[in-house]
Amino acid sequence: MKKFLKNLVTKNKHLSEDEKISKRSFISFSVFFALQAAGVVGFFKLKNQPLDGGLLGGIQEPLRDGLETNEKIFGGSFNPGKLAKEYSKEEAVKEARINGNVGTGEDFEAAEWKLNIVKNSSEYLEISLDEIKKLPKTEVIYNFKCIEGWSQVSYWGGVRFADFIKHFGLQPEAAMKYVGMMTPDEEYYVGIDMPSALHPQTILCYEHNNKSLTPDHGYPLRLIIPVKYGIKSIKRIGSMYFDNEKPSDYWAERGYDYYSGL
Ligand SMILES: Nc1nc2c(c(=O)[nH]1)N[C@H]1C(S)=C(S)[C@@H](COP(=O)(O)O)O[C@H]1N2
Ligand SMILES: [Mo]
Repeated sequence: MKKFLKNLVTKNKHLSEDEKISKRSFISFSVFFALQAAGVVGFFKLKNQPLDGGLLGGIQEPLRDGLETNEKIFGGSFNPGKLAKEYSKEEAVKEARINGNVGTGEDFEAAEWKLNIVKNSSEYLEISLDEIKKLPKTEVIYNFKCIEGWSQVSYWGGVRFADFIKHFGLQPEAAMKYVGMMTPDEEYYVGIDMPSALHPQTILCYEHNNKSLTPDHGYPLRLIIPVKYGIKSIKRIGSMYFDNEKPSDYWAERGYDYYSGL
């Protein structure tokens, strides 16, 4: 390429001014079209790349590689000691907006609900809402952010995930890299890296504005995880399991960043 440009410059020496101009224009246009063509070829190359197997078609592998690079940079730099900004009760909205109803349909017997914990393939725990409510309550008032572009200061109460783990003797499970949570019908599911789950502001939440959650906000129990976008705050948790591999995640399968940290 360098040699090619040098030849053009030396060749220009014996040309008239007009000839030089038209030659330069020619070069400019050639470069312009070459770049255009490269763009078009690049686009089709990307378009024809295999998809990564997400449920709704997923995303092209080079784009997924980009997301994974993001994860390496931002996933790794997560500081578990850093707190999300907290607000006063007066600053919180009177009624949080309702967003997303995957896995929170009518076909649900709230009275029969218990949180199912998979300790390992042969051991399970079933925990009632009353047992969870007996644990110390932690309140968090923070700016809840949705990836759709809205945010609102909202007020939630529940048990700190880390307290819950300790109380139910789940420390061996929490030594794994991820926790997965699913709605009872398994329609909505999230995977959370353990440092974020054990973050002091992450709660298994049963109250909004000091009142029991409504079904739309995830009664009986939901996750509130202020260090992440709203997609990770799963409503109506049915079961929980632990893994060193990334648990399935509804929105990661649809192209969003797995960590979705703030
Ligand atoms: N089960 C379930 N949980 C969910 C969703 C969903 O569709 N189903 N949507 C998520 C999204 S995108 C957001 S922004 C928040 C909204 O919580 P809210 O309706 O209590 O405001 O819930 C999250 N948790
Ligand atoms: Mo969201």
